[in-house]
Parts: sequence; C-alpha cells; structure tokens
Amino acid sequence: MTGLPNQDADLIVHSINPLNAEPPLDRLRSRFLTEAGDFYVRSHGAIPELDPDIHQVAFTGLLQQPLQLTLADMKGRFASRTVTAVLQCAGNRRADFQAVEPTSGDPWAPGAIGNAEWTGVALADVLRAAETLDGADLHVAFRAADIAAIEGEEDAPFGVSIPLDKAMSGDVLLAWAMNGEPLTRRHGAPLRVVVPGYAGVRSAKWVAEVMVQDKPSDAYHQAQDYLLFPSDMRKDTQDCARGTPINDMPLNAAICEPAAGAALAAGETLVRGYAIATDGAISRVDLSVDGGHTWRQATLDDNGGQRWAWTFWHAHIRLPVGEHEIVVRAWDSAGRTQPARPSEGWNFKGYLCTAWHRVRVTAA
Ligand SMILES: Nc1nc2c(c(=O)[nH]1)N[C@H]1C(S)=C(S)[C@@H](COP(=O)(O)O)O[C@H]1N2
Ligand SMILES: [Mo]
Repeated sequence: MTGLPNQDADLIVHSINPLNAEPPLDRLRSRFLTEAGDFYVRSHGAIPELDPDIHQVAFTGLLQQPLQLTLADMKGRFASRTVTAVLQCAGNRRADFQAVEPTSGDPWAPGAIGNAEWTGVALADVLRAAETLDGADLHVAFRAADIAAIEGEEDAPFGVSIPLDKAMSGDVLLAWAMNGEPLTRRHGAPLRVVVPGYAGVRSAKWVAEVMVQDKPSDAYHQAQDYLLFPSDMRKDTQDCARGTPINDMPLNAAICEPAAGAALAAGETLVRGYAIATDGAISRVDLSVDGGHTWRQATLDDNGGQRWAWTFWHAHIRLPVGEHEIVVRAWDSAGRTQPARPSEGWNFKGYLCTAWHRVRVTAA
C-alpha cells in the first residue's frame, strides 16, 4: 500500500484535498479505543471550520415542534449518552478488490475503521422533543456543512439518511466528543452523527440539518453513491435501481501484525488483529498458514460485551524458515463466516470487501 507523503497526522494519506487517510495497522491494533490521531479520515470535500458557540442544527420536516439548537442548547436540554462504537468505511479493505480488478475509489487497506467512545445526545431524545411523527416508512436525512465535489455534477452539501426506526433506537447519537475529548475538526466538530453498526457514510460529520421525511435523502451520497451493485455492473452501465444502499456492515476481520511483507525470525510469532460483527458477538476467529486447509483458533480479547465495539484477537503461531501466507477469518454468533476470495464479492465501486484477509511474510 502506498500513499502520498505524510502531511500532518502521521497517517497513510490517500488524498490531501479532500483528506482521506488511514493509520498503519500496528498503531490501529495498539489500543482498543482508537485515538483521534490514529483514526482514519474520510472526507468528500474541504473540512469546514464551524464556530461551536454559533453553529446551530435545524430539526425540520415531519415534526410538530421544529427545533433549532446550538450545542449548548443540546447539552442543557437532553441527557448525555456515551456509546462505544466502531465506525468503518464501506470502502475498508478495497485494495484487496483492486488486486482482482480495478474499482473506483481509494485503495484502502484494512485501516478505514476505528473504535471510539462517542458522547452526545441520543437523536431519539431530540426527535421526541420535536414531536416527530412515527411511521415505518419514514427516514431521517442529514445535511452537512461541507460541500462535496461530485463527479460530473455540481458541488453539493454532503447528505445521507437513515430509517426513522434506526434513528429512534437510542444508540444513534449527535456526538460532540470522541474518547472524552471534544471532536476534532476532521472528525466532524462541533457535532456529528454516529450511527453504530452502519457504514461510516451514514454518520454525517458537521451536521447542520436533520430532516424527518417520507423518503430517503435524494442527496448524491445517499441516492447514487454507497450502493452495493451486482458484480456484472460497471460504471458505464450503472443503474442505481439495481444497487442496494449499504447500511449494516458485514462480518469482517483483519490481521494487523505482522505487517504484509514483514521479514520475521523463524519460530514463534505473535499475530494480532481485529474482528467486527454487525450486531453482536464474534464467536470465533480462525487462522491458517496453509491456505485455509487447516485452521487454529485465535484468542479473543474481552471487549466488555459492548454491542457495537470491535473484538481484538491474538495468537502465537510457529513459522518455519520460508515464505508464508497467514490467513484470518471470523465467525459470528449466527454461524456466519467470510468468503475465501475477494473475487466473490467484487463490485465496481469496491464496497464491503470481507474476504479472508491474507498477509504474506518471510521467516528466516
Ligand atoms: N459531512 C460529512 N460527513 C461524512 C463524510 C463527509 O465527507 N462529509 N464522510 C462519511 C464517510 S464515507 C465516512 S466513512 C465517515 C468517516 O468519518 P471519520 O472521517 O471521522 O473517520 O464519515 C462520513 N460522514
Ligand atoms: Mo466511507
């Protein structure tokens, strides 16, 4: 994986403007709660600078009591709530798809993911105060303060939506803090949405308007991007009606150490990584050094049983002198596991790469 020279955060930078960058995997694996400086950044436009004392969020649409709230208003009116949750880009691990056939988008390694403790107010509490209508077919759309560059179209504010029932679940936050620190600008200050379990794209940063409506957002990022297309579709045949909006993230796992290409001493090696299941527990993580013919189990680190957090795992394996490929796959509590090869899930936008993660190393 290559990147542009590190500019500031000591991350692997895929593009500077907009800023897209991910941490080296050993740093990602070093702490259960990912520090802001080690947290991937995915942005579609320039990072806005909003004054936290002045910035307001408008709550509009199908509400009896539309609201306009500053950060201080929110803190004063609603109970604060903290949720530990993974945020993961739908393009995480896209580089593995691109080794099969090119796709659009940046070549993310397995670092477009992070796990943080988010503090804010429950979106449900604010929507209840605004007296939202309830209805199975309603949606909550977010308009953000950044202006995204959109290929072949005019620049437009970043916009996405989630179903109202997800918004009312209590775990969806309007968050102002990450790991107990105020949000940094690049991660959405002064206020961002955090939608646990969903693809990162739904967690709008720099949120400016929250709209309850009877259909999903028609903004580009909801209506035309972040759709999972069938494998036979290409850019020139793109038909959004045949794409599925990416919400819940699938089961996945990655090896963070040793690094790809590492030269190791033969003998015992510590292998460490993360695993993530959509909604509930990782039940098992398997490692193979013979291409998936035989497997042994990694040890799962305790994640406190937190529903939206990731699971760290580790194993000591013995590597004789020679070249090796270490392979990982995870299992969830429903007995699901991951596909062996990225060719099985390839799509031209390169979303949701969940193939067994493989790392080649040499031992001498
Ligand atoms: N306003 C706004 N929100 C956004 C984005 C953006 O470009 N603008 N990118 C989205 C995507 S695709 C992801 S994966 C996450 C990344 O959040 P992070 O940069 O804090 O890691 O933010 C989401 N929210
Ligand atoms: Mo993303």
